[in-house]
Amino acid sequence: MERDGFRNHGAAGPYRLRSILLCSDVHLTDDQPELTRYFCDWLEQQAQMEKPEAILILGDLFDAWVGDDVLDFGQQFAANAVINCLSLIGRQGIKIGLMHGNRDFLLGESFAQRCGADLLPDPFTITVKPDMTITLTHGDQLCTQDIHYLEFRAQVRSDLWQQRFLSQPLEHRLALAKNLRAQSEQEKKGKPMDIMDITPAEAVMLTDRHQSAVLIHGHTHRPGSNVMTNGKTRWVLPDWETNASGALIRGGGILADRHGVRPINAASRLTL
Ligand code: LP5
Ligand code: MN
Repeated sequence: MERDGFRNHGAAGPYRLRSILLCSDVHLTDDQPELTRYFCDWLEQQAQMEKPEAILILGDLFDAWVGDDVLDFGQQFAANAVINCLSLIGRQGIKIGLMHGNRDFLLGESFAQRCGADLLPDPFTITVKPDMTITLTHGDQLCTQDIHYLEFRAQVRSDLWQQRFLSQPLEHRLALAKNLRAQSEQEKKGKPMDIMDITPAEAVMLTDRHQSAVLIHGHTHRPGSNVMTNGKTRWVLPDWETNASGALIRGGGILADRHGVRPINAASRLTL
């Protein structure tokens, strides 16, 4: 596939893919190598079994990403495992797309190229079959009641902020990201649950604007599906987690093809 294939398609309308495997919110970190192994094994198994036309990762693949230059320093077990896994799958003819999440919005072209992947715009709309157009998004932009987060988001997504941040030494960036993760966990304890969920009217508007029958997103870590007030279906991807002994307790994705949309639970069927 040519580079930027997904991205440059925007103006031509929905991208046509006959089958897609979706996942998000894996939150990979070198502190949890088992999680990386589960995830890569699962992707490789699904690629073999389901042979989707594309695998699209809808954000928060990494727990925190402070710039592609991390790849030039040290071991980077999780990042290198993902690069190996995705490029292997890509060589089997499966397209790979990466969407930014709120933890890894600094993933760049350099990382994508090493994976043989394209960075996806958010939202991204695809057509699986004539009557099934699906809008994909990380989901954070639908949480419009979380005013503090959206203000923070506007700041860190600006080119100027990103240029300044990326020009700081790597160790400084890693320390800032660690602080920010801790602060985020702390703040979430004080935020009402509904503020941290999507605003239903936003999801309705998004699907109406893109004339899609289905919306699939991650971010909220509340997997499941529901029919919205406009009659369209919203699916939420699961996040991934291992327990203290390193066993996978949550994870999986969604497969969409001509048969419809179905969740795939990784936690129930994988052993290392
Ligand atoms: O991620 P999660 O699930 O915990 O919570 C999100 C929102 N939090 C975030 C922050 C990320 O967790 C941290 C990402 C670190 C890696 C990024 C690399 C770049 C480093 C940048 C270093 C400065 O996205 C959380 C939402 C929640 O989802 C549910 O939607 O509520 O939002 C927050 O917690 C944000 C706070 O409400 C506002 C934070 C203000 C912090 C100000 C610090 C200033 C730092 C400088 C920025 C310009
Ligand atoms: Mn997220």
